[in-house]
Amino acid sequence: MAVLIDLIRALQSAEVEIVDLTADLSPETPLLPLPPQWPNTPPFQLHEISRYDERGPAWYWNWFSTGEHTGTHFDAPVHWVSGKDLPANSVDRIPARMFIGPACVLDITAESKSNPDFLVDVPFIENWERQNGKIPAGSWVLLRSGWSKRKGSAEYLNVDENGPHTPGWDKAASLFLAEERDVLGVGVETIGTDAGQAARFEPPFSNHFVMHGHGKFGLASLINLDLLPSTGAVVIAAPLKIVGGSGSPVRVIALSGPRTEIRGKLWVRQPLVHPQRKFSC
Ligand code: 23J
Ligand code: MN
Repeated sequence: MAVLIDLIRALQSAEVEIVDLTADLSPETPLLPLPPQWPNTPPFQLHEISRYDERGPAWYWNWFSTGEHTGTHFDAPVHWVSGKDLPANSVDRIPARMFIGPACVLDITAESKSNPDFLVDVPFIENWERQNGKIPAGSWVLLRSGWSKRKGSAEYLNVDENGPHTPGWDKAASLFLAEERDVLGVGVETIGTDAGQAARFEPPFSNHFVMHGHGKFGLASLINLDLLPSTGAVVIAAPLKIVGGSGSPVRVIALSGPRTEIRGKLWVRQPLVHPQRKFSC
């Protein structure tokens, strides 16, 4: 197929760049702090089976333990009560084609800096669409908040006596994206796809409730969203095929545009300056 031959050429020439949107997975990976009445997800842990030693002279391998929702991870519709009876709602049954989609990147870095409880509302999305075009059906909508730049769990989770303070979406925005735009799902830099204060929303954790109730997905703890153009990147996020699984740690990668600016009807992109790869012949 011509499009794949073109893609291979573009990948080889670095015209298409690969951006890793995945955070390190380690015992230091921050964990969701749910209100105290509910148990939390366990940390990531590596357990050594052998390391070129008496337990296995020529091989190194580990087993690991962690929660489905630890680190950069995928939320499936079955994760939430609103999605519990939907067809193909667990990670093993979602059709693989739904793991790939165009990315729309909404930038709330400035807003989140002055207000860590900032919520994207419908007018914010409509304003983004006036500048970037309509969010296409089947898109990942990624929320660039700058949160992944925060160092250490305390700064990242931002908990005080009233709970966590991190940005997110109001319920109407989640409904708009799910119903009016038919997105694949939303992705965020924060610990979960809901705002830090969302345990107090109606319904609680409204983004989870709305997205998963509509069969949509979530991506949490993304990094490097600042390296993506507002539109024009393609995101691949394929969770582990855990039978009946509600989610899984995932390696999320983006195919992103060239450094040169291309203006099309929908594919308006900003110049990309990528720190990891210098141009060479
Ligand atoms: C369970 C309860 C509330 C939330 C979450 C999980 C997540 O954020 C998650 O990782 O899906 S807010
Ligand atoms: Mn999750």
